[in-house]
Amino acid sequence: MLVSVATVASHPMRAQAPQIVTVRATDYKFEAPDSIPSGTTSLRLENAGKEVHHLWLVQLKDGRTYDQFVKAMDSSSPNMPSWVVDVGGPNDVSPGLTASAIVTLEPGRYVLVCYVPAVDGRPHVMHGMLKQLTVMTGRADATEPAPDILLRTTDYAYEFSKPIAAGTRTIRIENTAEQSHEVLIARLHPGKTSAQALTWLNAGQRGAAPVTAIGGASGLSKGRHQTITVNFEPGRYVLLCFIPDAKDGRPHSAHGMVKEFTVGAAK
Ligand SMILES: [Cu+2]
Repeated sequence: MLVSVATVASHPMRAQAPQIVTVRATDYKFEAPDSIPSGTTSLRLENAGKEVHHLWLVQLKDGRTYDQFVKAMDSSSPNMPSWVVDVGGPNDVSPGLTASAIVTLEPGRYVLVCYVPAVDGRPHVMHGMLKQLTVMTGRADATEPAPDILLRTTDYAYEFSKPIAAGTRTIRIENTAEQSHEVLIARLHPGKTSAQALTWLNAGQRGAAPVTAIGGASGLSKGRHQTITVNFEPGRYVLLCFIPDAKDGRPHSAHGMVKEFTVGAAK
């Protein structure tokens, strides 16, 4: 303790690291705090289940309540209501793995949602995978880490500021489009294709996984951003967006939001 106090005292201008909030996912439940302070927050999703899960954080607007959100989800193919803001969070992570997302949260009412389809075709939220989260007024002195790379989402594409080399990369993901988008990052297993990854994820993860899901950004509304730090091993990767289109209801993957890229060995 003495050492850390001395370190802080000698760097009075140093920015505070984001608070870490750990969320544990099982099949099909979130274990998380009921309330957290506002400010810059690293949402850390530990997947302790047997299926892929994500953490899609939404903020309830217009005085809406958690009960109203639960009711809105009570349909065989629920869509996000118009009165939520998509705030992001770590996207799909394979069993046994952990992924984090750094977001800046204002006070308010939020819900953690998992929208990954189960084998019965219904999203995990329909199996009870949602949890209320209250964000209280807290500290405002933490900052997001400076990124190495920018990743913009548009209607309907992914744009990197530069190629990704192997190693640990900090990526700022910004949604500049009209519609909400997500960035699911998955490493393709040898010989597997993006089409196989799409089918496997859509059909409730039947059979051997063609990919390892390593996080990314869950739904981000227009103008929202988050920062992620990912360790990229050399290999082939794919970015995917499953959010239904505002015009035709088809997933954005069907509008071209499937981007493959290769990470080369570190030099
Ligand atoms: Cu799930």
